[in-house]
Amino acid sequence: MQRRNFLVAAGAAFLAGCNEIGKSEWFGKVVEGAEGWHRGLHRALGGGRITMAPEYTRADLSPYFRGNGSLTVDTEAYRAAEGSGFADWRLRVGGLVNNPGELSMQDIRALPQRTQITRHDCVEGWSAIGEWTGPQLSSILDAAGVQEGANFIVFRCADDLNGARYYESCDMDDAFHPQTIIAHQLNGEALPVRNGAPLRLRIERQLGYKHAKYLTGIDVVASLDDIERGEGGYWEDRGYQWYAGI
Ligand SMILES: Nc1nc2c(c(=O)[nH]1)N[C@H]1C(S)=C(S)[C@@H](COP(=O)(O)O)O[C@H]1N2
Ligand SMILES: [Mo]
Repeated sequence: MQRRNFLVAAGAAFLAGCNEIGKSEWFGKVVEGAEGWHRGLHRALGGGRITMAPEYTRADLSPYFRGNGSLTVDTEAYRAAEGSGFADWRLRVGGLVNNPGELSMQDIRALPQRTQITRHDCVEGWSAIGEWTGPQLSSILDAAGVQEGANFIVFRCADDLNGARYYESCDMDDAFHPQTIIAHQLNGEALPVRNGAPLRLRIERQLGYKHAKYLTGIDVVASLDDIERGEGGYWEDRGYQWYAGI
């Protein structure tokens, strides 16, 4: 298995932001500077090569980034959230972490941000290039303090597709990859509803269905066996590959 170095030092940003209005309690608590097991592990193994997905320029942007799969979340709660500009949306972080809790949208925006212009490839046979902005998942995981024995990240979504809750998962290599971000912007603007507002995963070395939209939570787990049908994602449970490398 390829080992990857990663580049995140979230501690300073957490220190800078913790007393501002809108920051959640969790955001303040992680100032202690959690040193997760995986962070130490990745550091110890540092120097490995990272394979990066290609990045493009603004000239390459698709004029319209279509939506696919769920185009909204058909619940009262989501419509209410949309009505208030998703100001009160929370991303729950749980499972095998030292600091379980919730990030507010302000928390998400206060973390160091990454912007990347990438091509999205859907198995249904279309592609689109978009510019995505958000914190690296690694900075959230570092703040949460990943515990020993963690092997996967599970991404929880708000929407049901054909009567079942959408979800996704990845391994620690992709979780700590620099291009794995929790995006809150597309092309410099708040994420449109059709593209997963207010938060969606970008996991750029894999196919479209891995890029979970309408994120409500992240769980750090040892095994995927007991989650839904045990294959690690909505489409995986219906026969798609779990590792959807491009
Ligand atoms: N929550 C959720 N995430 C999802 C889906 C979905 O239906 N629900 N569809 C997936 C598929 S198949 C693709 S191709 C992309 C589409 O992203 P887009 O709507 O921004 O084009 O989202 C993925 N993530
Ligand atoms: Mo897709």
